[in-house]
Amino acid sequence: MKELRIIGVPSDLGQGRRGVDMGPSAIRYAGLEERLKDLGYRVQDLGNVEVPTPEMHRVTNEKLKYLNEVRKVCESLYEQVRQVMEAGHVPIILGGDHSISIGSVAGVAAGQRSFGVIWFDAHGDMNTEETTPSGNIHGMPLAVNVGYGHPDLLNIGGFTPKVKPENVVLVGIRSIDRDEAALIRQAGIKAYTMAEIDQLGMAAVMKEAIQIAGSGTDGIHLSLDLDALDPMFAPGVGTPVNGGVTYREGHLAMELLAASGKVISVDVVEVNPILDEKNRTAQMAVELVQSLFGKTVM
Ligand code: 4U7
Ligand code: MN
Ligand code: MN
Ligand code: MN
Repeated sequence: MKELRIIGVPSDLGQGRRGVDMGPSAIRYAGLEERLKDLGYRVQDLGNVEVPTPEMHRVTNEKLKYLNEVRKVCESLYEQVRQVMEAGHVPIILGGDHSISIGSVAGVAAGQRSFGVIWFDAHGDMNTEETTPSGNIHGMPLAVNVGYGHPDLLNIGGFTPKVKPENVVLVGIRSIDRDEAALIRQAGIKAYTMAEIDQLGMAAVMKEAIQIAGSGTDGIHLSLDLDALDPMFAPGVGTPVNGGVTYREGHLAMELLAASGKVISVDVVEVNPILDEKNRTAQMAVELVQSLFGKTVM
């Protein structure tokens, strides 16, 4: 059985509201390490990557807020994830806002010839400096990972792209900016909207997603943005969007990924305890990770 390694990244540099930097604490408090040990895994928590405080820095580029600070965090995370992968372990990266996935995916890519990415999200995260309505880098990480964006972000790890767009799948989207949609199409990334999940069912969507990300590759990286879930089940996120994935749909998706045996690494991002109700969203995150690592009824 693979060993698991927890890495916290308490960053809120990639978006506009404070609080998501407390995500790693909230997820740890919800019992992540213990729940994974219950499943029989050896788990080690490697602590947090060092993250600058936004109040100590000024925004200099309104289209790429905190670019330099985000780059530094992602470089540190890249190094940590690369080492965990090299040791043959499975990294579980706790955000923090979704900009950190620039570092985590780079780290996975460093040691992995070919892999796919399933990006579970209400949003596309496919903006660039040219298309962003907010300047927030958490709306850009998927674009960077497939090779579009600022050179400082593309160059983390010294190579780009990190993953081939034909092995990338978006699941759960329902809030896409107009120019962002054009880039998703141009890049050739398969995207399953909520309407498609409604029509086909989550099981069929995940079957196809696992096919796209997993066939002909050596594994799947799951980037789990908690805002993919409906705000009813995950209220503690910075950019909630109604009409999301239900409790059972979320678990079914994780259970099917577990059954595929292809998951090599995972991000759990965008949990904001300040906006949460009694740590429910962090608890939801822990439950989903349990399903992802094989928890079943009996
Ligand atoms: B998340 C947004 F404009 N598209 O770019 C943007 F709607 O990591 C939101 O998925 C991005 O939570 C959300 O700022 C990023 C906006
Ligand atoms: Mn070891
Ligand atoms: Mn996201
Ligand atoms: Mn999102």
